[in-house]
Amino acid sequence: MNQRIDYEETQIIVITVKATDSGAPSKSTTQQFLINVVNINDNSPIFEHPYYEGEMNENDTNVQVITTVKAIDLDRAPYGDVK
Ligand SMILES: [Ca+2]
Ligand SMILES: [Ca+2]
Repeated sequence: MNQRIDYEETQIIVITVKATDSGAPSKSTTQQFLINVVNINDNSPIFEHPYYEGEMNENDTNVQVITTVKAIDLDRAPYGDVK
């Protein structure tokens, strides 16, 4: 398997492994394995818009909301939680 595994697309992989002995005739058996894919922080947050704008008065010392921004992260929690 040479393809990238992405937790956000697949959380469990099932593979079948076959073991064969060297006898003549040979005997073999197969076994299924469940692989739990572990999430890593492989995505960065992305802002919803490429540009934001806000205004504030010069010398203003009051805490106020200038603008609201939003970013998303394609990772599942906790790596996708954005603050
Ligand atoms: Ca992330
Ligand atoms: Ca991830």
